[in-house]
Amino acid sequence: MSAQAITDELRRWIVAQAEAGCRPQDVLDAMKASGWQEDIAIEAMERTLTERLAEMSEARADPLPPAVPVPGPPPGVLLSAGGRQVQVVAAMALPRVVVFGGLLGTDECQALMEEARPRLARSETVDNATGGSEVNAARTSEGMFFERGETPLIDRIERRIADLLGWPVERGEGLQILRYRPGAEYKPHHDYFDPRYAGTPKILERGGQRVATVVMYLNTPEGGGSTTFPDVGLEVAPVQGNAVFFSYDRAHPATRTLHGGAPVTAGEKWVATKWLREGEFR
Ligand code: PD2
Ligand code: ZN
Repeated sequence: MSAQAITDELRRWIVAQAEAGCRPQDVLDAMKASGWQEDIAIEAMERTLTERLAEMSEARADPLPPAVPVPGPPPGVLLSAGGRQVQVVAAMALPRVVVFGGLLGTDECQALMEEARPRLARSETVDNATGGSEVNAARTSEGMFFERGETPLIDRIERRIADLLGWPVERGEGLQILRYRPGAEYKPHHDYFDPRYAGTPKILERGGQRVATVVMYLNTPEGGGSTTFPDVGLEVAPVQGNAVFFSYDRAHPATRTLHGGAPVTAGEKWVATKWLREGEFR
């Protein structure tokens, strides 16, 4: 990619400057000062702000879907879940994000990686048109799924999450394990299924929408690999045994739950992801 490409990150920065009330000339000057050619900077600004205006008028025409109940931990910073002490390291309201410390033990992390390793394959993402899955360049990790309750360890972790978040085990998808090698990343996305896509109704037949995600860190990468929330500039460090939880009460970007896995710069990153549905996932 050329150094002057109009990336998603640049678009978000331009929109943030405009929404903060910066004058267009000052935004252009800042871009020029960081090495942008003037004509490309002007084009990037025009294109980004035109698209943003179109999005905003679309949003006015398309009211928010109703909010639904979502999982979440009880109040407090020292919690007990499935007999284990779990800390709330950080929490915020919008997006609803909670970082847990010590959700998994080191031995549990090791065992999950060992059980998953022989079954890893290049990760797939949902094909929006059909509701099936496809290999996608935005997700350069390898992964696998465990069946719900597949082993005593998986069962114990699933019960712990259900207890922590007040959400029945039956409303969870099978646990997904991902391994990222150096350079691998997961570009920003929403975990809910976009209601505008043709393939979504078929996906929703199995348990309805996703309403929350728990990403558990199975190791501490040597470099990179944070989980990022670009709408709010939040970055969660991957630390073995910790987890980041976020919920979304409607399948809409207003939840601000756009999130991604930043590129791993050294070593490997391993995570286990639990997605929670509105209803029973069978
Ligand atoms: O590995 C991560 O940090 C990550 C980032 C975004 C995982 C997921 N999404 C996911 O599994 O949905
Ligand atoms: Zn995700």
